[in-house]
Amino acid sequence: MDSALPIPRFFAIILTMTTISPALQTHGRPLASVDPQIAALIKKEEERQETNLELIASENIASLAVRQAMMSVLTDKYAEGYPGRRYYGGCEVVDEVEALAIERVKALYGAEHANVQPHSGASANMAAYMAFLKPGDTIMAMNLAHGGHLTHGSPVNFSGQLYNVVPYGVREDTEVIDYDELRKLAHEHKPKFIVSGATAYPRAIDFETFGKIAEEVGAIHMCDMAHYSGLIAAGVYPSPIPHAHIVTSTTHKSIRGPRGGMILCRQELAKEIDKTVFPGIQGGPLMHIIAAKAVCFHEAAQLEFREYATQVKLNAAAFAAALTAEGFRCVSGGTDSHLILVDLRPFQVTGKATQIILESVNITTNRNSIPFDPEKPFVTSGVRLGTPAITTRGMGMKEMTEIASLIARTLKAREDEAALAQIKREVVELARRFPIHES
Ligand code: DSN
Repeated sequence: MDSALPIPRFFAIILTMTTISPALQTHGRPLASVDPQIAALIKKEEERQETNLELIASENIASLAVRQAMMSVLTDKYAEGYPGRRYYGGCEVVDEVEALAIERVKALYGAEHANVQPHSGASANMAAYMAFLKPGDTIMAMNLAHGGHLTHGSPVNFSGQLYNVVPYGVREDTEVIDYDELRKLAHEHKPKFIVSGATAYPRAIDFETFGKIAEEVGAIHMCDMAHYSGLIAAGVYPSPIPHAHIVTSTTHKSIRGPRGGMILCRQELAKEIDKTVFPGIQGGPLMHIIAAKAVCFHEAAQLEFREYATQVKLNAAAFAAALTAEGFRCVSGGTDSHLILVDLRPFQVTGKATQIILESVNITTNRNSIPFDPEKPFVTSGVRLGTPAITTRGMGMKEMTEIASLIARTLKAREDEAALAQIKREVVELARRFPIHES
């Protein structure tokens, strides 16, 4: 039968002469030969990472083992459903992969149930909400302007559009979560969900008090531990597991795995969570990413990871102290975690301008609102700094003092091009002393 699309004569002759499919012939070729443009851009990004100091608190550097799992043939497999209950054939291997990821993450955190399929932290949060809430239900979550997250009820996010959101925040004097206000609001509004967790809150969160308040008002306590997940796995930050019904997370921040999400929950909530992830909001799981999550959970269970997470915290504390000595004000006076929120007003510069000027000397950060910020969210008075990525490179407390000084010098010299060029040389030299990928 004639093909619907005419095959040019030349190709038809080639096809009859070869026994190997043309698709497979090109399949074996390396990226640089198939797509030199993308290959060159990846190389460029590698070089950017090597020569920049990555201080974005939510970023990290995945191991070679994690990256190898991500680039595996598992990317080819469709596996809707869960281990042992799939809608496609040929799932016997991926069943083992997903079962391993589940067992490892349950053991790592001491959780009763785990779902490792969410594609991201936002999908994990969406599934947790949709499993138990109807549109119009009330949730309480941390104000984005005080360190919350878009999916914690921001009006520009589905969470703020579907649910009635009662935000809680920090006290103006201490910049620490106001637990009295939280309790008062919870009793007044009787939310169905109380969400703990944050993206720009440097202090230890009292998950036990969150759990008690949720119990008092009959709410589900959901913790979004994304930022702190690596520290929690290593036992150097309080664990929400004993105090929360549901714990969501990303897998790529302080836990240092592949980009993705997960949900841990109590056994009695497992069925609703699983069916909301699939078929509720997602289709086929990303099996190559789930394999990489399994590798990450294995790595995070090792002694080396505990040492790493301990160093992340020590580095953050040393960094905060050095920044303070340089004249910056750290929100809440310091940190109990991997992140520091810096109030830039002593330097009379905005977060936006700081992010841009630091980027010009190869220091990567993100502007961030500080509590009660007089500036708009796109401008801000703050910058958020984190130590997970630079600690993975092997930097220690001595380098934290050096980086704090480089940041202060950059802001002081922001009109002086020659001084900025000199600082950039020093930043590159420091970064090169701690190579990411040995070449
Ligand atoms: N975008 C992440 C962060 O930077 O904290 C949160 O998802």
